[in-house]
Amino acid sequence: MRILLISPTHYNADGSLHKTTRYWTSGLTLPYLEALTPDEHQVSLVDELFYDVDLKTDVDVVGLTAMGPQIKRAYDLADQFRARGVKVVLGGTWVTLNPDESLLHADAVVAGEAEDVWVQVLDDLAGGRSQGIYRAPRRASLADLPRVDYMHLPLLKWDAFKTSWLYRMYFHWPIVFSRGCPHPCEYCAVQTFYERSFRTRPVPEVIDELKAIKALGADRILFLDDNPVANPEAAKELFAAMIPLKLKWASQSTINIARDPELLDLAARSGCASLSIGLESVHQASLESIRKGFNQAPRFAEDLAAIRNKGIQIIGLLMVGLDGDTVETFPRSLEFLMENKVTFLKLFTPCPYPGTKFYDDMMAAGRIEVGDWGRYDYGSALVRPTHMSAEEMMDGFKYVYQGFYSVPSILKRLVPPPPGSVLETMAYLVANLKVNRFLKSNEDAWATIS
Ligand code: B12
Ligand code: SF4
Repeated sequence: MRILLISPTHYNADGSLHKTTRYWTSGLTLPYLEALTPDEHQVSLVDELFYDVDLKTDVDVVGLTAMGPQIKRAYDLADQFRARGVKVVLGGTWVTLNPDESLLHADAVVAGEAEDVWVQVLDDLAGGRSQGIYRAPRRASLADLPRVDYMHLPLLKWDAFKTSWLYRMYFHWPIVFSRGCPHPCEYCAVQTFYERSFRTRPVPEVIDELKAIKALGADRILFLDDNPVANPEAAKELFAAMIPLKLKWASQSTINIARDPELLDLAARSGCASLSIGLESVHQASLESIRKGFNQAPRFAEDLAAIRNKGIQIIGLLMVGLDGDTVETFPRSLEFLMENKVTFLKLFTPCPYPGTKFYDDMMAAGRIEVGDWGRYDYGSALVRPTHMSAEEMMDGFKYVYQGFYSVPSILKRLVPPPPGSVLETMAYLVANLKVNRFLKSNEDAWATIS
């Protein structure tokens, strides 16, 4: 069969499609599904963030993944392909947590990981059948995963990579070390999808893959993991084995990395340049309200200093409008971020992803204000806050973003740079100034800064 795998984009507020021509990394979902597909099929990939989807293309099966607000576009594309008689399969985090709704737009839905069901789905569709919802029977082993073809990364600009040192510094090659997370944060689609499980790949296989990426001329890596240090011993084994490769890498991580000196030291020595850390709130009460008490706000300053002292830049992720927050929280948060020299910031209004405990609780309390999935981004008033109005929450969201990315704040946060990271800091200076400009010219698009 001819199979087209699509990662859709999301709709802008005016109904147009969000597009860009350059991006600093690429997801692995499509090339990985391609690698799982038996050779008898012809597979093509399109990421709608860069490229247009040809609705008239001659294919037998369309496979769609979706993240957050992209789900609305995914459903629309699915409906349009099905109207032409093309079979459609939906999969991914959102779809897994909402399989019944997804099946209204698809011939087959993959709930969970694809490894153990994808071949069956394709066989059934080739035979003119479908079982509807295909639930992964178990969590797949992460040993001997099929290798993705890195030349098929949907958002990689290979020509630019070959010719421009700037692009080589900018583009981060994606790789996966682990899947899942054992923590209970109630808003989190990842722990819900993986049911708080956590697995790592065998370290030698990850090292082989990193060597293959390096052989292409790359030295900048992005771990797509949500919490690669959840098993500190496994992470230490990986970081120690990475030291001779002399790569630079970035990842998400919990703040727990700061509390294990050996782990932090190995991360730094293996080339860790920046970590995206879900701080979520400077209020312990707010952290408790979403079951993220392990973060321990009173320790943040000490923890962030430990990370920074190792030459690692901190990308702070912060939620605004949580149940322990008041309007006083906004200036306090901004002051905290500046004092602790956080390099880059992503803000999130609480987003009740359907399927999570947070969604169920907010639904039961009658606090969900928006039912349009296309607005389930990170900067909309989706949930009614407790100690402020929705308008005050959105004003606070803007206040913190504007204050953080103001020129005086940028200088205060980035000077002096963390030890040994002048070049990285210069790159982040440019990134900060770009956000400063973006905030001025794209007032309605702050919700999807990523
Ligand atoms: C890389 C990534 C991105 C990248 C790249 C995206 C791209 N276009 O290439 C960037 C940074 C751009 C990004 C952006 C966003 N992302 Co994102 N992203 C990820 C991340 C870290 C990894 C995805 C990945 O490649 N995984 C590796 C592959 C192999 O695994 P996988 O995708 O899970 O696929 C497996 C199964 O899920 C399944 N599967 C998945 N899709 C499909 C489809 C079919 C047809 C089938 C059969 C099976 C299947 O099979 C695979 C093998 O088992 C995930 C976190 C995570 N742990 O997954 C978040 C994640 C998917 N993103 C998320 C979100 C919300 C977003 C944003 C909407 C955030 C925002 N700013 O608003 C934006 C989207 C903006 C846009 N229009 O693009 C959420 C989705 C939550 C939800 N309930 O939907 C996640 C889970 C992060 C989180 N912590 O909540 N993201
Ligand atoms: S630590 Fe991060 S990935 Fe883990 S459950 Fe909490 S939010 Fe999700």
